[in-house]
Amino acid sequence: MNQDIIFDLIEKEKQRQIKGIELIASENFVSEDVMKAAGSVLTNKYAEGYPGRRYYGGCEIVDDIEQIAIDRAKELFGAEFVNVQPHSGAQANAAVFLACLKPGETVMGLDLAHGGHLTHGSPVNFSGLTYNPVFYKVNKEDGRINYEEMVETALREKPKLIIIGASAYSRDYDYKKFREVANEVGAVLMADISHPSGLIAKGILNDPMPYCDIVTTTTHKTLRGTRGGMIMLGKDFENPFGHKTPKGELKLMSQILDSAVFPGTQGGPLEHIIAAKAITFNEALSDNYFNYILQVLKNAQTLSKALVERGFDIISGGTDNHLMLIDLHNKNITGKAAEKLLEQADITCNKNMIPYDDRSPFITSGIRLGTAAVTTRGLKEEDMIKIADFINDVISDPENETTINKVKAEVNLLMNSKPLFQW
Ligand code: DSN
Repeated sequence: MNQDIIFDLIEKEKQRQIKGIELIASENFVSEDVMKAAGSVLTNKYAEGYPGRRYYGGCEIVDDIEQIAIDRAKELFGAEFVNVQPHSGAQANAAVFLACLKPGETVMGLDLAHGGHLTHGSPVNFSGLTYNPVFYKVNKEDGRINYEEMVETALREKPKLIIIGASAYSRDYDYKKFREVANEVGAVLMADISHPSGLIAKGILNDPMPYCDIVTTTTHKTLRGTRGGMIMLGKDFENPFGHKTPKGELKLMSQILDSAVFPGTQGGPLEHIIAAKAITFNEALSDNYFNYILQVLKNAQTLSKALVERGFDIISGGTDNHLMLIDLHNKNITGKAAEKLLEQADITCNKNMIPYDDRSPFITSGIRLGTAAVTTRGLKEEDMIKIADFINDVISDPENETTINKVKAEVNLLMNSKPLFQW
C-alpha cells in the first residue's frame, strides 16, 4: 500500500520541531494523551447541540466526554459556566460579539499595533468590519497600558463591550480599573486570556474572573493543550442588551452564549478536540503543571534579563508572563529580517509590530519571543542564557554564515537531547 505523502511531511515537521528552539509565544507541545484523543474515533461523530440536548442520536458517550470537559474547565478556572465548543479563540470571540453586540455597535480593545489581537476590532477582521471599534493603547515611554487614556476613551465612546487582552503584551492587567469604567458606561467586560491562561489558572497572574463578565481563551498556548477555544462566565448574569425570551424575560448570558456558539457561529462541535481539551484541563489541574508554568515564568524573566544585558531593548523593560516583545531598532535589523535569520539557525519566532512602529506589519521593527514551548521541552534558566547568546550572536553578525551555522549546530545539539514528549 502506498503511504500518502502527507505522512512523510508530518514526519518532516516532527523532526523540525524536535531539532529547533521554538520561541513562538503562542505555541507549545502537547502530551501524547492529548494527541491520542485528538486523533481518535470521536472525529466520526456529529453532535450538534449540547450534552443532553443534541440534534443527533448516538450522543450518550460524547455527552459524557463534553460534560467532563466542562466540569474540569470550571474547576481549573473557578468558572460558573463554560462552553468548550469554540474551534478556536477567534471563534470564541466571534460568539461573544454575536451575544453582546448588534452590527455597528461599539467595542473597545487594545490596538493591534500595540499588542492587541485581530479579533478585538481590527479593521481587517469581522470584529472591525461588522462593529464599530475604538482602541486603547500603551504608553510610548514605558510600553504599559495607558489606563488614563483607556478610561477617557471609554467615557467618550461608550462601548457596549470592553475587551482586555493581547497577543503581544508582557505585563499583567488592572482588571479592577477596567471593571470600574465598564460599570460607568454600562459595558459588558470581557477578558481574552488566550496567552496567559495557564499562568492565571495557577494563580501566578491576576485573576480576571471576579471582575470580568465573560472570559475567553484558547487551549493551546500556555495551557499546553489541543488547538481550540472556550468561553467562561465567573458568574452567570442576565444579558443586559435586550435579548428577550418570547415571554419578554431577559435571557441568562450562558443561554445567549451557548446559542451564539451553536447555532450562531458554528455547526457540529469537534468532539475529538473536546476530549483532548478534557485531557488538557486534567493535566493543567495537576501539581506537575504548576511546576511547569512557574518554570515558564522563570524562563521568560531569565531570557528577558539576559537579552537586556546583551543590549536588546525589551518593550516595558521585562515581563510578568511568558512572553516579551523586542524593539530591534538599536540592532539595525527589521523584525522580518531577524525572524528569517534566526530561522536559518533553527530558532523559530515571529516578527511583530512594536508600539508606535514606523514599519508595516509585513516588515515590523520587532520580534516576539515566548518560553511556553521550550519549557515543555525541559529547558531551564541556564538554557535561557544560552538562547540569549544564540540570538545575540546571530543578530549581531547577520552576514556571517559561519556564525549562523555554528549557532545552528549548537541549537540542534541542545534540542536533540530533549525528547518531544516530556511527561
Ligand atoms: N496568532 C496568535 C498569536 O500568535 O498570538 C493569536 O491568535
